Amino acid sequence: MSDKPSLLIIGNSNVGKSSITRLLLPNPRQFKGKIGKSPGSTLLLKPIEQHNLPYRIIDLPGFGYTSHSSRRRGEHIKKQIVRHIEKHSRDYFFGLVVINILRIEDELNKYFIKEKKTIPLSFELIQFLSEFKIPLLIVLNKIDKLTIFDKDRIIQIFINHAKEFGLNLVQLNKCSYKDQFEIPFLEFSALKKSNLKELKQAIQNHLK
Ligand SMILES: Nc1nc2c(ncn2[C@@H]2O[C@H](COP(=O)(O)OP(=O)(O)O)[C@@H](O)[C@H]2O)c(=O)[nH]1
Ligand SMILES: [Mg+2]
Repeated sequence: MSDKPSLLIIGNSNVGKSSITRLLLPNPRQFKGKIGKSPGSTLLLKPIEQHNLPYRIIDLPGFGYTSHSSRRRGEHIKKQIVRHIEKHSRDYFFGLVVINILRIEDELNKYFIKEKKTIPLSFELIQFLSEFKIPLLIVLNKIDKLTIFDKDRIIQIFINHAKEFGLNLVQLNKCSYKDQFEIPFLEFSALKKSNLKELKQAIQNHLK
């Protein structure tokens, strides 16, 4: 174990966590994390450390589960995440909550519109991490797959629904940081490296 501060990268499988990790590493070729691989049933805590990287990266699955993983397994992973954050929240100087922008509408339809009583898992995850005072950035990944029109439309839906759960999501470059209840988000593409500079800058700002 090192004494470097930890960067949390958390999100459901296939949202692009490994791709983003690779973009942050000084030596991406040394990173063996398989891109596109589905996770096992236990929480795999394998901090990624590199000599020239002033922090370590810990990659965790989100609260969501996919159709090929059972609900029970999803609940099991969720419990492990909760236990881990309860124990280690202070090790994290910053957390990236990675969301596949293409999945947002489906998630909101499933959890919010059809069944008003449930909270979308992404919002639950953001709320949970906020309670532990981990500064967060919501990374809306895979924007390269959308037209500008659809991207802006989905982001607006996302912001509006978040508000109903008490989450005040603000675009990173408009975030004041004076208001501790604002949670910044950044539209991103790991494929096209869109906004990579902004992402790296945000991480740097929190390191200090
Ligand atoms: N089009 C597009 N594909 C992406 C992007 N980021 C990741 N992917 C692809 O999405 C799949 C899952 O990515 P990965 O980084 O393994 O996700 P993880 O499971 O969250 O670690 C891979 O096929 C990636 O190439 C992106 O910004 N745009
Ligand atoms: Mg991965």
